[in-house]
Amino acid sequence: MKKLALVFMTILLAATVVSADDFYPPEWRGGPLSVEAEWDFDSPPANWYYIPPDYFNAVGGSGNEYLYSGFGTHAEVGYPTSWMWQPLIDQGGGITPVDGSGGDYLTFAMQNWVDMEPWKDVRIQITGIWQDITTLDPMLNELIFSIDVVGSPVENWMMTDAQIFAYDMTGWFQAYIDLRIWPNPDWEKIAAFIPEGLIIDQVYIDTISIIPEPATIALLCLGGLMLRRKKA
Ligand SMILES: [Ca+2]
Repeated sequence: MKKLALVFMTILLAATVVSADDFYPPEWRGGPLSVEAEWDFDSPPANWYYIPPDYFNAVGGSGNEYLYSGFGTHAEVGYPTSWMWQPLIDQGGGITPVDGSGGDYLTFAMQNWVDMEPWKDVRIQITGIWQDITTLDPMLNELIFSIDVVGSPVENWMMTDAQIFAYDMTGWFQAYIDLRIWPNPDWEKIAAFIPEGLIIDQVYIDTISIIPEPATIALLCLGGLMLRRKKA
C-alpha cells in the first residue's frame, strides 16, 4: 500500500464558514461512473455501526457496469460508546468522541460501480469544529496520516491534495482531501482517526471511476514498473 500525504495549506480565512457544507464539489461530479454521498449528522445515529447517508446519488456509464450491492453506503464508528451526538446552533448537529475516549476511528463505506476502469478518484469534504486555531493544521495533518483505505481490490492509493479550505475564529473549519486509488475497487472503506475535541458536522464524499487518456495509461504503467523495481 502506497501513501503520499501533502501538508495542509490554508488558502482562505473566511468570516463565515458554515454557509455552504458542500463547499468545494469536484468538477467531475455527475460524470459517468460517479457516486456522491453526504452525511449531515443532524440527529443522533440510531446505529453507530451503520449510519446511512442523508443523500446518495450514483451515475452509471455505458450500461456494462453495476452498483456494488454487498452493503449499503454508510458510516460506522469503531466503538459506539466512544461517541456522542451533539446539537449545533443553526447546523443541526454533529458527532464527536466523548471526553476520555481517546478518540476513535470513523469509517465511510462506499458502494461503487463495478467496472473495468483502471483507477478511482475521490474527494472528501469535511466541515467541523476544532476550538484551537493554533493546532488546527497539525490536527488535520495527523488526521490525514491516519487515513486508511481498504476495498476490493485496493493495492495502491495516494493522497493527491489536502487543503484547509476555510476556517473562522469560532473554531469552524472546512477541509478537503483528494485520493487516487488503483486498481479501481468495486467498493471502498475510508477510515480516519477522529481525536477528542473534533466535532464532525458534515462529510461529503464524491468518487468517480476514471476512463483515462492513452497517455495517462502509459504513465500509470510506468509508475507500476518503478514501484516494482523499488521492491526488487
Ligand atoms: Ca450537521
